[in-house]
Amino acid sequence: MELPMNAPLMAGLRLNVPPYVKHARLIAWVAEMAALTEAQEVYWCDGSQAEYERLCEELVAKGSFKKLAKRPGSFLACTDPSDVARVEDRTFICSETQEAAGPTNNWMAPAEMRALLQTGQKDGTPALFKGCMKGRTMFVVPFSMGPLGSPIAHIGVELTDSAYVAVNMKLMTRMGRGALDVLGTEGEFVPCMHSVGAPLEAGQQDIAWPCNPTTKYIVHYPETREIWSYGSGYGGNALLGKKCFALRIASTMGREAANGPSGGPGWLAEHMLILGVTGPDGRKRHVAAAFPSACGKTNFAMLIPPAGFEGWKVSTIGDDIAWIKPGADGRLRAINPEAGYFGVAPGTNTHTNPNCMASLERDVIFTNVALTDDGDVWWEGMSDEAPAHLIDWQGQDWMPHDAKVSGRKAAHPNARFTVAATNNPALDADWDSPEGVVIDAFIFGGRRSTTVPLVTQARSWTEGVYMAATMGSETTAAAFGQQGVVRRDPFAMLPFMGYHMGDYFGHWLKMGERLGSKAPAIFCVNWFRKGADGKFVWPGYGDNMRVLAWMLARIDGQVEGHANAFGVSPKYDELNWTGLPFTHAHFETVTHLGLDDWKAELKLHETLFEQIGARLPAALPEVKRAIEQRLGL
Ligand code: SAT
Ligand code: MN
Repeated sequence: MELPMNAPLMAGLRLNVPPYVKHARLIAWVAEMAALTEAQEVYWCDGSQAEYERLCEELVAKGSFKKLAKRPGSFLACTDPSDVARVEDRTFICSETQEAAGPTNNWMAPAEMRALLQTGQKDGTPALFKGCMKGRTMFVVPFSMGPLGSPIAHIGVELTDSAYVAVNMKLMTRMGRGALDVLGTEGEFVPCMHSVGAPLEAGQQDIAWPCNPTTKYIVHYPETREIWSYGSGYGGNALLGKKCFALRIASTMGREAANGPSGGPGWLAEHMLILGVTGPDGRKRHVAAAFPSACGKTNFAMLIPPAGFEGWKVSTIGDDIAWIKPGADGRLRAINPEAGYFGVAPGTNTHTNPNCMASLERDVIFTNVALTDDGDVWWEGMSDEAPAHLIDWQGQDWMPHDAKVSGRKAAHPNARFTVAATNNPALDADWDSPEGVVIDAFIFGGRRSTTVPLVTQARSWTEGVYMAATMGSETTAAAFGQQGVVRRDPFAMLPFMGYHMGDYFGHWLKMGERLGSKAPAIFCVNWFRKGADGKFVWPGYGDNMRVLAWMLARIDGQVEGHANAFGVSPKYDELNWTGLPFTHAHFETVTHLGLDDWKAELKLHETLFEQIGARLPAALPEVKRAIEQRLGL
């Protein structure tokens, strides 16, 4: 094949392909994208520390980063107010048919979307990506989701005009030459095209956070496994290895593998943390837990057991995403496809998550937190008292008085830190293991101030799939839009599904059939129930160890719990209460099943099932009928 290689491409543009890049298809794609976007320059990231430091310094020089005097190797970025969270209403699954994307996804026909993004529209409106990188460098960011060379891992290449994205990808993934080595000359990769959508005309001054305040598209073509993201530089919108690849595209890959000629079981791409938990007897188990965004996955994954749990230890494999596949022994094995954490800063402190605070001492990129006068960061909940003066995330002076008068926050509620997993003192020894860890239990948890009990075990895989499928959660600042509204968030995957939700439930049910007696136990939790005073009743954080230990005791057959309409929940005396004044009355508040609450809840399950329609597996309404019968409805 004729390759443009380092020949002048257009108006002096060179592709600058490093000699170690031998993948013809990759080079041809980079050339095509450079031509489309009219990037001023192409730069191939090698993933080295020197490169990371150089790009960070360049971001400082441009005013995009502030170097933090108090935290070695750390920086603060503050975004445009239009660009602070995932944009779910701008996220599209462009499968060939709308039916394939299902009723829970935004859909547009691929041809229509390609006209809008790539080729230009019939009426002459130019494509959004046409010339969108004028005046900017296009970074070629090769990355591996999963340990390099792992049989569960996959490679992606992101082309981006954001240096912020390039340095975040260095912390969040195995980025650079290592990924290209795995790719070799013909390896498969997921092309991830990203632009902030803010071309610079000749002589135009850049701004600290370029983005497109009015036009954003986060687009997935599941059949061709492509990602196209335009207009945002923030988090899951822009770090395309994360939600776009590791969840939306990977979920379709995992299910296709189950339908393919191999007749294999396929695999699961889930919005789950993975933790290891070792008991005083030295036995270690692994748990994968799904919670919606900003519901405490990072805190749970880094949990420090409280007094009364001497000899127990929790270690982190991952805090956001799990790729899970049956191993040769028929048991499920999970890897964390990521290599870093993009966690919520507000609320994180030395009580709620000491391991996280220790992880954040150095080599961190903070986004949208507040800046202290002595060059440190602060966010709501970091300390009881705020510093006397701060610069808030929008660059304004902020004093504690402002919070009292107007409620103005110093840090954005979805402010984040990006940090390499290797900074975490609780990092599991197997976190980078190519074959992954064996999963003993799944946990599903929403944020519910009412109705859903502290913990319930499913009596069967099918009942567990029902719990996960019907999960509801109050919305958080992690996504643009109204907050605190209960919505159904099946498997905590509502914003991250790459195909029809009904088929996804079916994939889980089939996986359970294949696993048989080797299937992990399934639990449903709710840390967020509130009392009559509107305050959380359950202390959460480290005290979640009490619930985790009960789950392991259930798996070991050491506690019997008591059966209720929904599943099996603990008796008061089955939890270790050492050091926690939590009365029977408190326990009742977080565990009781209110008949009226459940009548209303089951109606919401029904509405979800109606929305999913004909592709809903019949087993799920059967579970619902059984719950209704047990409740005497
Ligand atoms: O912005 S992210 O999508 O990475 C965070 C989240 O919503 O989980
Ligand atoms: Mn997440």
